[in-house]
Amino acid sequence: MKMKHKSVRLTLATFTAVIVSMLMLSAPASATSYGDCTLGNVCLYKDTGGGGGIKLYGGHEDQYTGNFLNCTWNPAVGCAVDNNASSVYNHGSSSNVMLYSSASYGGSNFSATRGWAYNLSAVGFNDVATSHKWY
Ligand SMILES: [Ca+2]
Repeated sequence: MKMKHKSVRLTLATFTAVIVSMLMLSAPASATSYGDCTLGNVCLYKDTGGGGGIKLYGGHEDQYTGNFLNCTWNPAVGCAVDNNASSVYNHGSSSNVMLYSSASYGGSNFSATRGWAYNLSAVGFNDVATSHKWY
């Protein structure tokens, strides 16, 4: 009777271990957040709400190149920063940031106030940012 009780405990422990490992596997391996944007940077994110991948910029950028860091791959949109940002967090120390839809600060623009985060889809600027300037 005692042996049987012990084997049930082991089974439960094994079951719990399996569930825990399943939860760890299902968690996004490359989740990003607004918290990843260190002070002094403006951060662009591939998805809304600070998700999907991050790119930090401490200075002006006249043409986005390269890929988001910790990017969650999506074959439809890839991981390139240019024309792909869906949220922004201005964690600068003293300035606002103007995002532009074209290279070298051209096209339409959107101002990200210092200390604020925005879903760019909510302000008509989704997947179009190509350059930015602090001001
Ligand atoms: Ca996007």
